[in-house]
Amino acid sequence: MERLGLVGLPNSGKSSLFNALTGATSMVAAHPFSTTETTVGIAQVPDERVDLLGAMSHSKKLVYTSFEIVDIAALVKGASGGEGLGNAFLGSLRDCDAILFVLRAFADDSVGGEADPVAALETLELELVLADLVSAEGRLDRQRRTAKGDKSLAGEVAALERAVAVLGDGVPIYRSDLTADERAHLGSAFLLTDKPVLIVVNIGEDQLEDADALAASVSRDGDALAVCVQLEAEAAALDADARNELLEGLGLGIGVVPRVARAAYHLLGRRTFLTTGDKETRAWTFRAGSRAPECAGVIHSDLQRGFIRAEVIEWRELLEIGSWSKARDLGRLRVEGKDYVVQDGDVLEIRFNV
Ligand SMILES: Nc1nc2c(ncn2[C@@H]2O[C@H](COP(=O)(O)OP(=O)(O)O)[C@@H](O)[C@H]2O)c(=O)[nH]1
Ligand SMILES: [Mg+2]
Repeated sequence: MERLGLVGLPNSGKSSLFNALTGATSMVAAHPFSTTETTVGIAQVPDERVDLLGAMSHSKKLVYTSFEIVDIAALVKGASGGEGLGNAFLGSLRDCDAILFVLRAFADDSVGGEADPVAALETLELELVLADLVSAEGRLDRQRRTAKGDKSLAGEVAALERAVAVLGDGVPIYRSDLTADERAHLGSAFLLTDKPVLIVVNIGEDQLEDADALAASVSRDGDALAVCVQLEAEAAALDADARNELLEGLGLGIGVVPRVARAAYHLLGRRTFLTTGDKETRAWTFRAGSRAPECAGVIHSDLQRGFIRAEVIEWRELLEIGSWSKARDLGRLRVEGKDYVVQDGDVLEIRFNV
């Protein structure tokens, strides 16, 4: 399962966001620096396609996609130098597939720490860049020596040289102009800033009107969302009706948690196909660009091994028709073979033989 690591200064709202995304309520630390251990939870990705298809098929069970979310101990200045929890922190982050920065914009005198998202982002990025610079320089040294007897390493050495130059200028790899090819060569260096990044600006209830401007102040290419994390965390602890009432009363609609969950999911290059029947309607995760047999394998390895063909229909079209059997009778199910590239929102039935 994919892992998303929360990174932020103390009291930025990481644990509260963790709770909002996972629906847990018992783990928010009330004091600065009190989160000393890494907590891992599961965040479900809300998906109306599952709800609607499930209702259409009268499914007994609905299953959503999910990802792991890791609440890592707070990052402080000097972490890259191994200060405080620095090393442990950086270790937990290396295991994550993507980074979610939590930047505090809410003001509250009773909660220690600064409410300056732009400065916080600079501090956090600098710590990650410094840690990466040390890793990249170390690996460059080693690979340069090894490359003398192994010409196949020339590409990696060149990519590491570029990475060291970029990081030396204080620029994270995810915002650098390194090519996809160069980045592919950096894989074995496990650089922190080589991961995709999403930003959540944690705003107070009194800042809802400035939400877009606050998000824009730290966003480079639309990768930032403003979220009133505390409100969302409180809402997540309620049952569905009370939650909707609270959020709608504040003009927040379905809440931002689904947006964060979906953005994170897409950031990881993941897509969803669906299956539906009276037993269950289910969303399945696949990597963008996968073909039908690989997707069949997500359901069960037998389905990939014995793959014959897939019957496919886009979810909205199926919903309009009203049932799978009717879609078949009307000849609206497409028959696709091994080379079919599955699309987000496809509903599949796999024909197989083992
Ligand atoms: N006033 C206010 N307090 C918040 C908000 N978000 C989090 N907090 C409080 O800030 C403190 C630190 O939050 P926490 O999630 O533990 O931050 P962490 O250190 O980043 O994990 C807690 O007392 C939260 O209740 C917010 O939007 N507004
Ligand atoms: Mg915490």
